[in-house]
Amino acid sequence: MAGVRAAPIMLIAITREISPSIVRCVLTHLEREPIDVQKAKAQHQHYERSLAAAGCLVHTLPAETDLPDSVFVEDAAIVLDELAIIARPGAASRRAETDSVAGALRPYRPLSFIQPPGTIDGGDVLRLGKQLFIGLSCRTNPQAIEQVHRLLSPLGYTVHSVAVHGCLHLKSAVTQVAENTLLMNRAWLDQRAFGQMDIIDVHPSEPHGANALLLGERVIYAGGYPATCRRLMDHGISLEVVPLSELAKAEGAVTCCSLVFSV
Ligand code: CIR
Repeated sequence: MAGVRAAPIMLIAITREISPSIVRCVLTHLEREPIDVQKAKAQHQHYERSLAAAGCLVHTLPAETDLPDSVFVEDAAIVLDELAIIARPGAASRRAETDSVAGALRPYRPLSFIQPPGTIDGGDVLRLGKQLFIGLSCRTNPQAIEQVHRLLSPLGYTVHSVAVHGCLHLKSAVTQVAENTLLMNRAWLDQRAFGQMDIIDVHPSEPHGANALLLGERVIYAGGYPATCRRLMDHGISLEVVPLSELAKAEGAVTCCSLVFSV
């Protein structure tokens, strides 16, 4: 229609400052190593600047002193265009993280809440268009996946559950790095779940390198995976590499530290 323009899309990224108690974070697959909290905070600020450079308006929640893992806001919710589903994290010590995330999302989306006995971490949810791939993991159970299915199938989404083993979350094993391309560690899941998508394999020496955050044309990627980084660049993928060594010791990666959605 002449004279009518679509409203510009703005990206919001919700993040949270690192709690000093991160040194007592939950660990599942890693041995505990000392975390340098000051260095972790500096790395997290670098990450937030990369989100801003990628066009996000960054909304940083204050630190939750008594919630060690609360910087990993991705696990607290699944944000879609139509609604946000507030998670019920699989680790009981993380359940109190969702209240403040729900409060931050309320102005932007109607909220639905996962109910017991369902448990789900947002790190287990990979959205590709109207397809939601949900990791059946040590954190996410079939009851929660069924609740997500019931909420989303009337909205035209298809929900697939994907067994993951050997890693924390689905998105430890696979993330999207371009429109039709996934970055994957096939040792941790069955890649056939993803049909005809192109796959870039992590370098075998870098099993933890499959987590990347795609924002428009740009991919935010953690330092520490140089061989996989080269593979991504060889595929023409434009990377913004951020240092994340301290949060990696808490089993965190780039997707975990933000909830990104458009308004
Ligand atoms: C945890 O075990 O829950 C945290 N230490 C790490 C969570 C990382 N989150 C994510 O990958 N989405």
